[in-house]
Amino acid sequence: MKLVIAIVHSEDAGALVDALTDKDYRVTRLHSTGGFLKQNNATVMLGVEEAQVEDVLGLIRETCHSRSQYINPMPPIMEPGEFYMPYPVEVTFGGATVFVVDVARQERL
Ligand code: 2BA
Repeated sequence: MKLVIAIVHSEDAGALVDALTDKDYRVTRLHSTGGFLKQNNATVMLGVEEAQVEDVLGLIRETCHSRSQYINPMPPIMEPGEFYMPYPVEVTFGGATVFVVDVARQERL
C-alpha cells in the first residue's frame, strides 16, 4: 500500500477531491501553508494500492494547474541616503508537489 501526499493550490483542491471521490478513493484534505509564499494551500492525502498510484497521479495532473504570481521581496537594510527600488519577483506554484510513501500497515478500527 502507498500513501499519496499532494500539496496543491487551494483553488484546485476541491476539483481534485471531487475527482478522487467520484472514483471511490478515500481521501483527506488538510489546510496547509507554504513555507515560502506563506499562503494557504491544501494537502490532499490518500492511502491506495500500489496499482492505483498512476491513476491517482493522472487525476492530480488533470485537476491541478501551475500558476504564476508576483511577490515583493523584503527590502534590504538600508543606510541613510541609500535608495532601493523593489521589483516584484515571479514565482510559479505547482501544479502539485506529490510524495508517494510506502505504508507499513493500515487499520480501520
Ligand atoms: P511554498 O513554500 O509557499 O512555495 C511556493 C512556490 O514558491 C514553489 O512552488 C516554488 O516555485 C517557489 N519556491 C519555494 N521555495 C523557494 C525558494 N527557496 N526559492 C525560490 N522559489 C521558491 P512549488 O514548488 O510548486 O511548491 C508549492 C508548495 O508545495 C510549497 O509552497 C510548499 O507548501 C509545498 N512544497 C514544495 N516542495 C516541498 C517539499 N520538498 N517538501 C514539503 N513541501 C513542499
